[in-house]
Amino acid sequence: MGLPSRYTPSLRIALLGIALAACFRAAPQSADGPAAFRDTLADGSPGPEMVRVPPGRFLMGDLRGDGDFDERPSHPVKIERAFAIGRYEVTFAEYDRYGAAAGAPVPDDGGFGRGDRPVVNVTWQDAMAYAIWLSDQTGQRYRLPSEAEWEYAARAGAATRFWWGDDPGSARANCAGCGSEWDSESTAPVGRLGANRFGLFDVAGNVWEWTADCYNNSYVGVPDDGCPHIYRSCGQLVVRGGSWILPPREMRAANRFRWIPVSRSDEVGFRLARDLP
Ligand SMILES: [Ca+2]
Ligand SMILES: [Ca+2]
Repeated sequence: MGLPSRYTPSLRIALLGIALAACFRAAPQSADGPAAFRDTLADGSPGPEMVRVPPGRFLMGDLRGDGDFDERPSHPVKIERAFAIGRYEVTFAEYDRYGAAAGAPVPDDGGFGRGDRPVVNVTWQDAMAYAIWLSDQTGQRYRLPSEAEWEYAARAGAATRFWWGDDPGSARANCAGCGSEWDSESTAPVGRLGANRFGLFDVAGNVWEWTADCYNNSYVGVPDDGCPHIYRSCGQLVVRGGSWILPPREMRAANRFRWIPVSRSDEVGFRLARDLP
């Protein structure tokens, strides 16, 4: 059985181009803006809650010497422009609204339920298509975060293994052994565990989150300006943050994993970013 045409390699290249195009932004940017906001969709309903992340510098990668080989070398990254990122993982309620409006396929919920659970069983193309639809609905540029933006937002200034410190602690995340009521059983409704200093929930655990970057097993030669690392022979994309069925080590802010863009999993969802004027 052939894959639907929307999964062709040429479309993937086009979508990677869209992801990269978000980086060519020369216009000056206003220094201030609301700390959090929701755009309005075409039917007047509110979009997902977005949080403003300020520009800044951070060290990306394994900062504790105990990470995986693909987290090295740790390297300085300068995020030159403020951007917005979802306070929560995209939920089934949000994605199903898109599916109903745009006629997109309905992802299986893995038996976990829909509503405020994070959407799962979505391909990278599904995530990109949702971002494009939301951009069309709001007149703003929604997109997947680059891997650097994701780690910058997830760390929220922390150089520790997790945004809250070096120890897994208890009930900080939904993972196998993190001490939440959903550990190893299912996804958790978004926003039930603590938020980091930028106000983001579930960057550690619950579901892996698609990024805009092609996976490469080293940080040698990657962009240092917050742009995604994209190349033509890209076969796998980066997911971040670990999931409900993996041990605490996988929840580390530096942790990376690779996923085939056409594959679906009940461990993988996403969080959107948005350009700020
Ligand atoms: Ca997550
Ligand atoms: Ca890893």
